[in-house]
Amino acid sequence: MNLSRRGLLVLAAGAVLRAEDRPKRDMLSRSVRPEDLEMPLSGFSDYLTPVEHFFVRTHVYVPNVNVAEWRLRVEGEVATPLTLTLEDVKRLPAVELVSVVECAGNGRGFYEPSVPGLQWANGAVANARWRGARLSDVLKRAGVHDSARAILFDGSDVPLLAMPDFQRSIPLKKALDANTLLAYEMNGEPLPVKHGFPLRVVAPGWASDSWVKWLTSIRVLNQEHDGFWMKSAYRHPGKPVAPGTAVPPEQMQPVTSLRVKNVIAAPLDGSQAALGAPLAIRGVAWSGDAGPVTSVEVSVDGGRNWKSAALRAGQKTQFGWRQWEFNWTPPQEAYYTILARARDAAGNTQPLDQEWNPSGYGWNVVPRVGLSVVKQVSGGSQPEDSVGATTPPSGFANACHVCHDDDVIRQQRLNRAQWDRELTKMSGWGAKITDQDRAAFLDYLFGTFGPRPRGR
Ligand code: HEC
Ligand SMILES: Nc1nc2c(c(=O)[nH]1)N[C@H]1C(S)=C(S)[C@@H](COP(=O)(O)O)O[C@H]1N2
Ligand SMILES: [Mo]
Repeated sequence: MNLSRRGLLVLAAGAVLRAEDRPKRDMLSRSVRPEDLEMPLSGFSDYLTPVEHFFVRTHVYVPNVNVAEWRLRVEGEVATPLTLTLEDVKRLPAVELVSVVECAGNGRGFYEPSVPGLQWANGAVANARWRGARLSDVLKRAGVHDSARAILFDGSDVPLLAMPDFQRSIPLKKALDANTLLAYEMNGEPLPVKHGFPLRVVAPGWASDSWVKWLTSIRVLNQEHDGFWMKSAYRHPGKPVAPGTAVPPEQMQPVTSLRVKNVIAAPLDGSQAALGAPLAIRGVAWSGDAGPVTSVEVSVDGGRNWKSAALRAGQKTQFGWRQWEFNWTPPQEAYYTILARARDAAGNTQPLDQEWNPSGYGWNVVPRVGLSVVKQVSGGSQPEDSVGATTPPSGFANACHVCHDDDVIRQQRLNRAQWDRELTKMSGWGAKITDQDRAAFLDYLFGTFGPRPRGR
């Protein structure tokens, strides 16, 4: 731990009053406030993700935490309710493990037709070394009743207006797993502010909606929690459904384990390479409960032929990602389609096509990059997306900017019914939209941020 590098303010007593994270670098911004930042592709070149490149996902604004006043409460179906200080948590046996943390919605931006939500590409994911106490040790101290079925987590972030509080429960079995931690360190430093300082849940192998940050409350329940973020959000049909179809809520299940997946970090899609020069195709691969990844295969001819990539030695942990590399010298001037697919310890592999679901969770399609091999490499440019030139109707800015900027809105590509549902959701959360304004908002949103033309 390097205090001065992190700019921590330290009390005479040695307690950290307030921490400031090292600033983020080169992130892809998905929302300025609340802050949602995606790791750039270059982040896949690191084994452990430094805080500068660590993706940020916040449903509301980052809370200010004064650790001197901070307490963790453990209550509900327990023999002895507890109130713990950070020092109490640190006195429990410390466990260290490497795990990927990945947002359930990572890759959502690739689904067709488009679904509402932050339009993440590949980088709502990171890999880190976590250190903390076992959740099971805390639960043992409190004495969990036989009636216990689920553990509910709440952090100190405060909902905006009428929004439901971000609270998540996990089943008792996952809570008692020896790898489920209450972490106070990430990559050998105190947990950064944006990543949950002073304490967060680490649920290795599971999507990070269960990794509650700024943890202040653990409640032992006799059933799954029934709040919005369990019953409406973070649910998946458990199978692919026809693209664009609605699924009745009772047929949806909570998002849990991550699925086997990999990302090609180099070369970049649409780039050029010089004929005759050896090329390193590389990336990282991970899985969830069925980890670790046991192999990665690469095709340089659009999936006709596959060959094994080399996995970096010393990275075979159940929950961390593994770096892979495939060395190849392109034989001739041509356009190559490069694919990579990973396999995990349970033999699961990746689909070639999207498995559409209404909220766009769990994207793990075999990644593909196009590469032009040429005699002389020239500077190229990528076409940029430019939709959204129309002027918003009066009252629109007032109604929406209370809580967030336009960026969250502009990245969506939704049909009229989907936009209508978004307006209903935002009204429910406290957005003031009059009946007259509503029709104008809907016309504007659908007209400006409607579905992408097919084939894009
Ligand atoms: C009460 C505060 C609030 C107001 C007012 C508000 N929003 Fe939101 N909205 C949010 C929050 C918070 C999120 C992000 C939720 C998340 O990250 O899960 C969001 C997300 C969104 C999204 C992304 C998709 C989704 O559902 O997460 C869209 C689109 C959106 N808002 C549209 C609007 C529009 C249009 C208005 C104005 C008519 C509006 N919002 C007004 C709080 C608000
Ligand atoms: N208290 C709290 N915990 C939270 C969230 C949140 O909004 N509030 N977002 C969750 C989601 S959806 C994700 S993807 C991860 C993101 O973790 P990170 O910002 O450290 O990358 O935090 C999870 N924990
Ligand atoms: Mo997430």
